[in-house]
Amino acid sequence: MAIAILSACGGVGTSSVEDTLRQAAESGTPLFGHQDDLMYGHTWNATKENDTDLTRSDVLSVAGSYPYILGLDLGGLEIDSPVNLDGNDFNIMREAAIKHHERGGIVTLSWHLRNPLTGGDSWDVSNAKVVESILPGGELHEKFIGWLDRVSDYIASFKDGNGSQIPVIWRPWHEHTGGWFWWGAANCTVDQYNDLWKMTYNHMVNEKKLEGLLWAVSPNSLPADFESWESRYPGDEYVDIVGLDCYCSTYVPQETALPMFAQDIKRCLGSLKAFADKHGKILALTETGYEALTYEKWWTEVLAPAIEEFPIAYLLVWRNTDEMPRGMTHFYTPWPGGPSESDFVKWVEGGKVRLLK
Ligand code: BMA
Repeated sequence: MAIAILSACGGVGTSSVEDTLRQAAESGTPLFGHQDDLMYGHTWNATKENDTDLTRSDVLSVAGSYPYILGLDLGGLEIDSPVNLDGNDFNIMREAAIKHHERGGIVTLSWHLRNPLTGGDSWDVSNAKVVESILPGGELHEKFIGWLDRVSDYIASFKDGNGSQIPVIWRPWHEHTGGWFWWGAANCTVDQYNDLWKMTYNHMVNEKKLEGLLWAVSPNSLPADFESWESRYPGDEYVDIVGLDCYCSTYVPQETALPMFAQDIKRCLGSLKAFADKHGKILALTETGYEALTYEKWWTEVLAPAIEEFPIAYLLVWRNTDEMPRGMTHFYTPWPGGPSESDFVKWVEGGKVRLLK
């Protein structure tokens, strides 16, 4: 049966990125991604050192190549902050995006933006009227359109050496099936969420004429009835990639966490695969990882078998920071001498995942 494949993307360079993603999915070799990979890692930080060479990467140091996918986050841009919510200088981030693209990689952007109603952060769910207030007719609509303008202008400034727009995977309003973000399922209605997405799309694409975006929607895994996420989907014409955000828990004992992760992936990614097939979309594991990597063989014994049956185009593990209140525990890839280093190298050398070279 022929299916009509509706694509949301447009313009410069997105078709070659889309081809790369589809080929990676079809060949069973997902592209490996790491959040903030060029921005900081174990004992180094590009912003603090004003380093615009951006040659360092914990993944490179361990496995000999950069990740294929570089994740960056725009949180803070909306309030004109010079640095994002994790301390990355926005000018250096732009450099990182351009350098990564010129090295042949793909950039993906998320947005942990402030709460426009309360002035709090993305996790401020103290008021369930935030989404309503920024939709057309809401008291903060104009203010929020200003935020979208800033984000659009920033992304539009990602230009290669020929002045062409760099394509990016744009993943706004993520983990919207959870209750922890103000745009999450607990804090807005189905219609409000879908209208929020459409408003974002229409403003960035139709008003700002921003080209080169591949739009990624990414529900988080749910303990039951994962399929319920499908009501919070704006429609095929607004989305290119459907991805899952699913982590290996650090809140339960390890002997429970590891099998639970495998089950969550199987259940949620299985369901998302069926959805992606039906809608002609690219499947991805848009966020994953095991914080602090306390299981030495997490890569080959837990992650690799969990994902092997799914045609995901890429997977992205979260950031390596040493600046968390709990100390050096918020990291998701090894560094030379760090936890799970040899297993990570073994996984990469096994050829079932692809770094940049
Ligand atoms: C979260 C944590 C936070 C961070 C946010 C945005 O999951 O890593 O510390 O501020 O992502 O990168």
